Amino acid sequence: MAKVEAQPYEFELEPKRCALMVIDMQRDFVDRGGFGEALGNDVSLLRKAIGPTRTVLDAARARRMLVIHTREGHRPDLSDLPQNKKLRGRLKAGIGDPGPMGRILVRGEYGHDIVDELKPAAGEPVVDKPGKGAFYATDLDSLLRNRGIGQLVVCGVTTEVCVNTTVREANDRGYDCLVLEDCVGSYFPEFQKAALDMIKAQGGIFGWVSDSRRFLAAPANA
Ligand code: C5J
Repeated sequence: MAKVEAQPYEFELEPKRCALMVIDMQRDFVDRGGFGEALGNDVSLLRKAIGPTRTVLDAARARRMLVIHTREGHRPDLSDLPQNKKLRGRLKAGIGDPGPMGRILVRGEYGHDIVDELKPAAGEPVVDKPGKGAFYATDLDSLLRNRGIGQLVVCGVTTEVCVNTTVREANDRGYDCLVLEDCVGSYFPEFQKAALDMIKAQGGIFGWVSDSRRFLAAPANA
């Protein structure tokens, strides 16, 4: 067991029971010229997470930790897209419509895929999820349980939406989550702070918060 300095208190990392989750680092959210930027968001706030996440990803691979990637998106026929999600925002170009990088949040489209810097390696599961939470309508829970995973180190975007929803879902299913604050990003600095505060409040009501430096400082072979 390796102790990672974290808030509200140290996280007792068990490398063999721990997986790295990289949530929705997709071009449409993160890259310049994608859907997120077309909506008027400053993607540089999300892009800051790419470098530290890459470092953590490399370390996790070197430590032979399970790495799981997720992507938010829908079937090309949109049969898994609830009407409320389709209509929300009253967007001129929303999910399923032509966007700057192909059909917006549709599986198989260029913008739906993971940014080049964090490309999944051969054999790393990629979980396609129709919702914000990575457990909803996916086989993620089976992928983790069948490998004896009980802890998740979490990176990705956006902190207050898909990261937060996934951490809450994971917590309810009995997983301990360690969120690395420099490896998650929000278009809204105030949401970034609040979303991290919510996770670690009340003795770590949903999990722990640390950063890449502290995670990397923990002994690799504990
Ligand atoms: C994610 C979103 N991935 N903000 N999606 O957080 O809609």
